[in-house]
Amino acid sequence: MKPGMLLLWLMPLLPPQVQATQADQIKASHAWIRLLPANLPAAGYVTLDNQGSSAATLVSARSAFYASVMLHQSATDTTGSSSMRMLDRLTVPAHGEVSLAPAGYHLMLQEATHPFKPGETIDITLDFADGSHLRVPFSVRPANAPD
Ligand SMILES: [Cu+2]
Repeated sequence: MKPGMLLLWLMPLLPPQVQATQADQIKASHAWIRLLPANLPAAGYVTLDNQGSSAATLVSARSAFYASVMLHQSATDTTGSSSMRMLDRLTVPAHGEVSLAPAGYHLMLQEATHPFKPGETIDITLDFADGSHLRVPFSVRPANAPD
């Protein structure tokens, strides 16, 4: 075997020259939206799995289908009443997973710009701290969809 061929064979085993972006490291799954009647805001849920060896931080999200997409966290206080607060960022640790799910983190989707209905899929773009983006298809489910 010529030395050049050996190098070619080893190449997939060498670390990549360019550092993967935060978006590259994230695998999104279980992406869905619960659509509420009238003009009530909808909630978007997704599981973010960071397969990289450094943290990935979600800083914002956007969609052509909503004028406003915010990162929220629902919490229940000791009296049992629930509230939501806005988050600036959400960090997915290296080799870790963060779930946006009912009663916890969610994307708050307000002011729909196009009509769509349950059964359809709309894209939401997730923006990460290093400027990278991940476009994720979310399946639209009705208000009474199970969690
Ligand atoms: Cu909210």
